[in-house]
Amino acid sequence: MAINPHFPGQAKQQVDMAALEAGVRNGNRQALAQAITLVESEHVEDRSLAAMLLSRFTQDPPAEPSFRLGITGNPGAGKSTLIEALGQHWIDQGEKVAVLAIDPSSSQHFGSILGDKTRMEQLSKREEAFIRPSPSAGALGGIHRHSPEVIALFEAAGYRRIIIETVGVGQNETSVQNVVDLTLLIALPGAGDEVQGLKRGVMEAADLLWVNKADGDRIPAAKLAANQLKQALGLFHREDDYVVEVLVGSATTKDGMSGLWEALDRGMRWGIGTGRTQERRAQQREKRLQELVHLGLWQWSLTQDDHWQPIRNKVISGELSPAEGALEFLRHLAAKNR
Ligand SMILES: Nc1nc2c(ncn2[C@@H]2O[C@H](COP(=O)(O)OP(=O)(O)O)[C@@H](O)[C@H]2O)c(=O)[nH]1
Ligand SMILES: [Mg+2]
Repeated sequence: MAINPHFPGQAKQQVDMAALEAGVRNGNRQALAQAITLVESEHVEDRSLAAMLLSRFTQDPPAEPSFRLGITGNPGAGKSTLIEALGQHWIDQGEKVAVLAIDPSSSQHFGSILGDKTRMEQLSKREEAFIRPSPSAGALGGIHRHSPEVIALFEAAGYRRIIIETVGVGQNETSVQNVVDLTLLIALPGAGDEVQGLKRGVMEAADLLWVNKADGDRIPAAKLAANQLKQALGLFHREDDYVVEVLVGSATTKDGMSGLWEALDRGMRWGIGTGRTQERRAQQREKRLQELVHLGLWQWSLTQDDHWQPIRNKVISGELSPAEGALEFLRHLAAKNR
């Protein structure tokens, strides 16, 4: 019996999978956009097609390794402004850059999505850049629920520098660390307030900190904030010997920015050189497998299994505890699969 709701799926004949695969591999923007829409779709038939497409790329991955960077920080910290500059810097170095930006302002109004894209106005005009804005609807923990699959498509299309901008929602944002090689946290010159305003989990997940908007009369406050952040970081224990740096500068005046690019480069090389990036990606894949199995089982229980509703009703009415209900349902699944 097939537990996975996505197999066997009824392939939609109108999608020419071979053409879509070839289009993505050739870096065709339309094909890439179509493939992203497919992996973001919640339709059962699309999920099976998406899995088929992704497996072709997994079996035959691009030769050159990529670098996946997550950028977190409160709304207004300057994430998009920084990506505008970083993206162009990388392109000038000869790289292709893909950005997955979660639009925080609205899930309904497409105007806001365009709004965020214009913040990366120069970058979006570059041939070597691909910017995918996603509405925050469906975003979990500050990132889109299909981010790992979208990243895989970016890589298949030849983008070797991948930036994920999170929605900036505090504690939940830590989950970006599950899809990237390195997380950059953007803070603001609010001195003590700023350190307190950043949740512990967000700080712990950061591999590099940048105190932004250090321009004009905010420079002393930015330096103070950087020192306080350094002190706060000293309280966390890291399992590896990586040193989390705190840098100060301005995305507007570009002060300090070359130092930031160098630190990113160091972080990238450290990850690859020590094997930490490969290790981290392996852990991320395992975690993603678990997530997708949970999700698949869950959707399947809700729609396919006759045993689910009666157990659910008993738990709601208090006749069974949630733990008993879960155990009973899992036993039923196990018996059914024997
Ligand atoms: N003064 C100053 N303003 C900045 C800087 N970086 C971004 N901003 C401004 O801060 C606002 C929010 O920036 P944005 O990049 O959209 O922040 P995000 O919400 O984190 O993506 C915009 O008006 C930017 O122009 C900076 O370094 N200095
Ligand atoms: Mg933004």
